[in-house]
Amino acid sequence: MAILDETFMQGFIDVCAEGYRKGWHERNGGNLSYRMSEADVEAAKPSFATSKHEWAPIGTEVPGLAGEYFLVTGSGKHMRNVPKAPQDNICIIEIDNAGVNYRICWGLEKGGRPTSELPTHLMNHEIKKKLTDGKYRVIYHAHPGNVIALTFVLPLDSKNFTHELWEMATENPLVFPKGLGIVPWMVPGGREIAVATSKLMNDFDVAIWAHHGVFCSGSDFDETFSLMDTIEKAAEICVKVKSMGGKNQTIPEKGFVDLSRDFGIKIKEEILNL
Ligand code: 2HA
Ligand code: ZN
Repeated sequence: MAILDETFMQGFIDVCAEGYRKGWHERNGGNLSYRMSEADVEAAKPSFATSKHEWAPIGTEVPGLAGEYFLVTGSGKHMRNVPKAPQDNICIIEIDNAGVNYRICWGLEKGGRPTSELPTHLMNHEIKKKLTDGKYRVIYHAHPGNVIALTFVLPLDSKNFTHELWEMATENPLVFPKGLGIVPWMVPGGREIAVATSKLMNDFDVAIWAHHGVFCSGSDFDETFSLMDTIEKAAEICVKVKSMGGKNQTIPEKGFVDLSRDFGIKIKEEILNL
């Protein structure tokens, strides 16, 4: 089968296309990475470039990802163009045995390098791989407008931000039961913001970057995309409610406890005001 027809490739391209359609990826905004399974790597290998690219520094250390392969978006590339020409806008990279360098094995055929947020993606992957016994494979960064708008208005702490968005639709606490981590404004693209974000990934599946965007993690493309989608929908409702003058009523605090019990999903209790 051609590499572009592989299920993992189709799933990756679909997230890029749908995220763009949602309006989350203006210009080169946002990026996506997927930790390939052994079967994915075997299927992709016949398409790998015959002359190996040079090893290049990741910009941080991820020893827990030594020898892994990732499909990632390209730095400066536009999500809008991924479905039209995947081979020019995304790439497969291999991580070296020390977890400090990467090399391109496939893609970016007209030149380029992996996403500018590679340190954050890989540090998040390293934490999640360990915490979930290898189950989580996807890290997704987007610029959804309503979440970004709320980072100018809501207090930038995890408890208040999460509580506000849990209230915005009954099933939200079941979709992000661990809540939302918040990274204060920082310069993107380097190790410092990667360290701050990956620290939060020990506790959360989502990190909000104040005045910038969102990082979501998950087991597969559907889970991770839908997590972003649900959070942005909650933020949209919140913006509407605030624009209409604010809440006149809301879900009772004990309602969250009942919800958690009836659906059998443990939600982070410290978010509640019991
Ligand atoms: O340009 O979104 O955070 C890609 C980004 C950087
Ligand atoms: Zn960004």
